[in-house]
Formats: sequence, structure tokens, C-alpha cells
Amino acid sequence: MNVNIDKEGTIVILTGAGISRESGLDTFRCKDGIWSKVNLEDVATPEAFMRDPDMVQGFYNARRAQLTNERPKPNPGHLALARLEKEWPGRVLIVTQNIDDLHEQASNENIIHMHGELLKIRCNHCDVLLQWEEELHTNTPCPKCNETGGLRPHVVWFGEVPLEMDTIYEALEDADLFMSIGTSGNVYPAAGFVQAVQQFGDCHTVELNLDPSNGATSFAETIYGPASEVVPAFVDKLLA
Ligand code: BJW
Repeated sequence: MNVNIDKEGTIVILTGAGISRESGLDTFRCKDGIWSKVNLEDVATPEAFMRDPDMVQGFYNARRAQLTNERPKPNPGHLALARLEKEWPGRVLIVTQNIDDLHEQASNENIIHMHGELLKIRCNHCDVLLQWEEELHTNTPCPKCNETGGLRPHVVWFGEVPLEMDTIYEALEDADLFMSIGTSGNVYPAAGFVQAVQQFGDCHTVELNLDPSNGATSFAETIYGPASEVVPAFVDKLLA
């Protein structure tokens, strides 16, 4: 680490699909990633859901079943971030683009899922938000309002506004250290956080990734390698 961070300081950590890869979950844009197997326009837009809800529900049913059947476990990268939240004297906030529950399983408590959560669904008719581990179908009635056709995965598709943006930008304004882990920097607004923190004030920025992201040159420090190795090593240095 090139700079000293105030031990009372605020740390904001952006995570992406790369941190969960060593737990057995696919990334999106790696060679064998999700978008190499399915068109994002067919499954990750509100228009796709209107056009072919069965296809979109099927895509998320399969990914939900992976979480509930295979029960992927947090890897040393997730566990190191949990240790950081527990032992760092200041505030630690995880802003994850991931819809899996691996940060929760690792015991982080301060987490924002800006792109939603796969094990939750919501109803477009009555707005109820529910924990959901089963398959979801177009004709599944809402357990609250009993209407069919309104239930959808609680995820953020292209063209929709990510969740809790006010809280995220408030934390970025306070941040003394911004870490970006396992994200390719292709998707906004997350890809713009590194510039935002630097505009807000004096914040050290570090990218930990398998290889340089689209925004790599915006970071003050870059460390490349698998998350299960580089994240624990960086956390050890921070807590030393
Ligand atoms: C490892 C590793 C290992 C591998 N260890 N690392 C033109 C310009 C600018 C913006 C736009 C534009 N046109 C449209 C937009 C906006 C649009 C956008 O960004 N589009 C781009 C494609 C250009 N964004 C939106 O629409 C967003 N909404 C929005 O902007 O609303 C307006 C608004 C914002 C704020 C305030 C007010 C209004 C919504 C974006 C929704 C994204 N949804 C998805 C799918 C839903 C969830 C799901 O199904 O899972 O979210 S897309 C997909 O990409 C998913 C991810 O969260 C997201 C990011 O992917 P991520 O995590 O970076 O994964 P990869 O695969 O790309 O990268 C993995 C990385 O890991 C790689 O770098 C590897 O090297 C690395 N890695 N193994 C460490 N072992």
C-alpha cells in the first residue's frame, strides 16, 4: 500500500462478479461468462421481461437454483472483507453489484446490493418484497395480493435505476479509501464511482482484480491476481 489511511476512516468497497468466481459463480464478461451464453438484451432489460417473461424467469430460476442447490460458499476474498468490517475501527461499507448472498454468508453486515438480490422477488402490482428460494413462473400468484403476472426477480436490469443510490453517494463523499474488487468497469453508475470519490475529496483508490478493468487508469493503486489471494493480503496490510 502506497499511502497511510486514517484508522478511523471510512472504507467503501465496490465488488463485482470476479469476487464470487472462485466460489463457483460465473462472471458476465469473462471468456466463458454469462453474456457469452445468453444475450443480455434477452434477459436483463425490462423490455425483455415484457416481451418474453418466461425466458427471463427461466434465466433467473436457473441462477437461483444454483444458489439454493449448490449452496456456494464464500471464498477467502469474501472472508477477508468480513474480517475487515469486524476489525477496522472506522466504517466499512460494501456496495456490491452481485446478486448472490456470499457477503452475507461471510458475515458482513453493512452491505448494499445495488443491483438487487437473487433470493428476493417483488410484485409489480402491490410492491411487496419477499424472500424467495423456489422457481418463479408467469402464472405464480403473488402471496400478498394474489394477482398473477406481477412477480419478478428483485434485480436491476439495464435502464432501471440501481438501488440505494443516495446512501451510496453519501458514503462515497465520506470515503477515505475506495476499493474496487472483481469488476470489469463496464456498467454505470458503478463504473463511475472511482471518479466520483476523487471529485468528492481526498480518497485513496485501489483496484483489486484479475486483470485491468476499463477504468484501471483512474485508480491510484492497482493490484492484480485472484480475489482469494489479493484481497486477504491487502486486508492484512490495512489491519497491520
Ligand atoms: C476476477 C476473478 C477472480 C474474474 N478474482 N477478479 C452509455 C454510457 C454510459 C452509461 C450507459 C450508456 N448506455 C446505457 C448506460 C447505462 C447502463 C450501462 O452502464 N450500460 C453499459 C453497458 C454502457 N446502466 C444501467 O442501465 C444501470 N442503470 C442506470 O444507469 O440507471 C440510471 C441512473 C443511475 C444512477 C442514478 C440515477 C439514474 C443499471 C445497470 C444494471 C446492470 N444489471 C446487471 C444484470 C442484473 C443482475 C444479474 O442478473 O446478476 O448487473 S448487468 C451485469 O453487469 C450485472 C453486474 O452486476 C454488472 C457488472 O458486472 P461485473 O460485476 O463488473 O462483472 P464482469 O463479468 O463484467 O467483470 C468481472 C471482472 O472480474 C473482470 O474484470 C475479471 O477480470 C474479474 N475476475 N475472475 C478477481 N478470480
